[in-house]
Order: sequence, then structure tokens, then C-alpha cells
Amino acid sequence: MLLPRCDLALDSSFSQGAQRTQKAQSGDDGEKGEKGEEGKHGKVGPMGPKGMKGELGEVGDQGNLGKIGPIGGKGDKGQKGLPGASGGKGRAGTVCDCGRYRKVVGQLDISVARLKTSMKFVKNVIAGIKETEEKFYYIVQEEKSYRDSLTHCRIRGGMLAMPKDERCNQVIAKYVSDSGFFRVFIGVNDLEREGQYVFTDNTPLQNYSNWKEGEPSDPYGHEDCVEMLSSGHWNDTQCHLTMYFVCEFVKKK
Ligand SMILES: [Ca+2]
Ligand SMILES: [Ca+2]
Repeated sequence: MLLPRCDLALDSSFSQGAQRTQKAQSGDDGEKGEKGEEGKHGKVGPMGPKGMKGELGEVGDQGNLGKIGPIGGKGDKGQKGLPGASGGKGRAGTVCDCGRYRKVVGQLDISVARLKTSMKFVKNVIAGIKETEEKFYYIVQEEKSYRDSLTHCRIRGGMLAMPKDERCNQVIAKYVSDSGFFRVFIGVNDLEREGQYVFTDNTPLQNYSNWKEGEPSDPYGHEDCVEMLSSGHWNDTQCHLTMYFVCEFVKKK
């Protein structure tokens, strides 16, 4: 608000007089106050920025051995190796002693034939002894004379085989041929009376015999014992000859 000019001058002079008469003096400064108590804790500040990545640590100790793994699959077959170096040259041959070699080859042939016979024998042993409902038959593979053959069978509780009918004869004949043998003594002879053939139990040949064609023939009076051929046929022959033979054993009921 604007005042008139005269009022302004009057007011100015009054103000100067008052300063001269009523000027008050200010007091002494007070003593310094005591130190205030410690202020309260400030609020928790905000999270600082992420620090820098640390340095690489030292290498640790070696760990224990791990468990054994499962067995792996079979590997593929490797490639064929390279051919080996050729051998050295052989020594010069000698002149062929052909006659001598032919003899050796001949002996080998005989040995092979014997081996084949042995093989048949082994098959026979595996097959076991032959039998009918009443009897067992067994070829004794020891070459013996007729009388020794008789004794051999008897001391074992049997008899030299007596084929008294076609069926028994066939069983023994098959046994002989399957075994690869050519002839065996059987229990037939005319030792007591020439031409009067009997079985070894002294029974005469009544209903059955199986002579080979032309047998028995005893041109010199020396053939008093009987062999069976692998064909099953009979032939009178000399008793002192040695050959395999067939024993028979009656089955115990
Ligand atoms: Ca005779
Ligand atoms: Ca004869």
C-alpha cells in the first residue's frame, strides 16, 4: 500500500530519535553447551554393486579310482594280415627208391585196413554184446584154438556158441560181420566120430545146420572143428588153428 509523501518524512525523523535514546546493550555469550548424545543408527543402505570375479583357485588332489565298468561287446574281426615271406629253397631231392616206397605204401594200406577193422570193433563194443530172449552172445577177440576157446567160455560160465536155429545163427552172423571179422569158432565138432557132428553140449545136429555149399568136406581127415563165416555159413576146419570165437551165456530167469 502506497502512503502519502508527508507521512513518509515524519515517520523517518521519529525513527532516528528513538535509536539515540533507547539503544540496548547485548549480553555476554553463553557457555558452550555440552556434547549431545550419540545419534541413532541410520537406516540400512541399499545393496552395493556385484564385486569383481575372484582369481582361479589351486588344482585339487586326485580323486579315488572309479568302479569297473560293464564288459564291452565283442569287437569286429580284424582284417587279414599280409602274407608272410616265402620260405627258403629246399634241398635237392635224391633219386627215387621207388621199390622201397611201394613196399611202404603197401604196408600203409595194410595198416589202414587194420584200422578200419579196429573201428568196426570199437563200434561193436559201443553197441555191446548181442542177445536173444534166451542168451547173450559175445565175440572174444583173442585168437585161440578150438579147445582153448571151449575152455575160455566155460571158465566164464558159458559155452562155445551153439546156433541151434536160424534165428540164433543170424544173430551171431550179423554180430560177426558187423564187427568186421571173417570167421569165428562156434561150438560144433565131429571130434568123437568122423562125420557125426554134435554141439559142444553133445546134442546132435537134428533140426538145424547151415553148412557152406560143399561143406563139410574133410579131404585129409584133419577138419573136425567148425567155424562160422561172416556170411553165417559153416565150414569144418582144423581144430589147432587159432581165431576169434563166440561164447554164449544163458540168461538167468
Ligand atoms: Ca572131420
Ligand atoms: Ca572144410
